[in-house]
Amino acid sequence: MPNGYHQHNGKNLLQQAELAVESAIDINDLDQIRVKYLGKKGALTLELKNLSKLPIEERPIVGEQINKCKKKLLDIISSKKIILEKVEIENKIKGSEVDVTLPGRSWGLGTIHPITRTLRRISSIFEQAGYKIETGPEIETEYYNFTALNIGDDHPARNMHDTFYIDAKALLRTHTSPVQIRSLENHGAPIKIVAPGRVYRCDSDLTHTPMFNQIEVLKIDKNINFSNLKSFIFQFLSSFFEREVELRFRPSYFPFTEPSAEVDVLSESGKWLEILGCGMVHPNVLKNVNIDPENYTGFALGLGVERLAMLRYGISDLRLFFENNIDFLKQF
Ligand code: 2U9
Repeated sequence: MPNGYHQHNGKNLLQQAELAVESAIDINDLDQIRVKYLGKKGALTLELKNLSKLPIEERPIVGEQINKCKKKLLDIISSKKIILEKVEIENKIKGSEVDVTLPGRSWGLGTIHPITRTLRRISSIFEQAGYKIETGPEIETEYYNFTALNIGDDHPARNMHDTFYIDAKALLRTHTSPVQIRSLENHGAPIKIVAPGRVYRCDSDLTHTPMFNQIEVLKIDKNINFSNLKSFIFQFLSSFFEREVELRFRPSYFPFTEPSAEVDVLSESGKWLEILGCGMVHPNVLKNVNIDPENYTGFALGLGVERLAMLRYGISDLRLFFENNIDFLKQF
């Protein structure tokens, strides 16, 4: 006995316990080790109880040594506990179906359809020029779609081949012009309006779809003449194409305008592209809405939105607008 006292087993027990703590794999394991050495019937606890068997003068010294072992063991158990708790949380996160620490999955934002974009862009140019947007029904009567617009009963446009008839009285509008007729009936002259919307024609090939979007503009006031129309169109197209455009007005015919013209823009590659139709409102149309053509004159223009969208975005196939291919639409 090196110190002259009774040797106790505390140091051995501590070494054993340290090894056990070291290899504990979870909190449960660790707790069992604690009970084994430090519990009511634990090995180190028993050592303390056995003090009474020692000579009285040795008890405080051996007792102190065993208490030091107990304290040391408590320390290593509590630091191991911290480590194991951390591992346990990490395992829970790994094992659970939802890892709440991961960033959420993005749904991705939708984009505005190129036709809608073009429609809004054109409408906003006219709005900035003081024109009010007007809309109306897509199902119309022959009167609003044709008769009021100076399209006679025998006009070829009324033919079943061009117009979708719903029944003897109702049809799908073939242009947005009925919107302007209704506005004139409600508000009279002077008027400055834009009518954007879907129109329908029984026509389907590479460059025509049975439904397409139109924008029509109407201005009626005193002393409106063809020069006003020309400068208005020049300003609109220069704004749309973001350059000073070169234009060509070709004489044309529409029942609702006289004179009428089609307007071409010189493209940057030197080609003349047909962009829109226009003219001075026909006196018969003004009379149909009780406006005196001697007192008021006006201009009107109409354009196809799909056609302008194709030019603006360099799209050569009209069908791309209607297929809803996500890869195509995501580009806008
Ligand atoms: C009223 C009076 C006159 C509307 C007009 C055009 C010329 C025109 C076409 C362009 C391409 C139709 O989409 S398209 O196929 N439209 O050329 N539209 S003047 O004139 C009106 C409208 C309403 C009361």
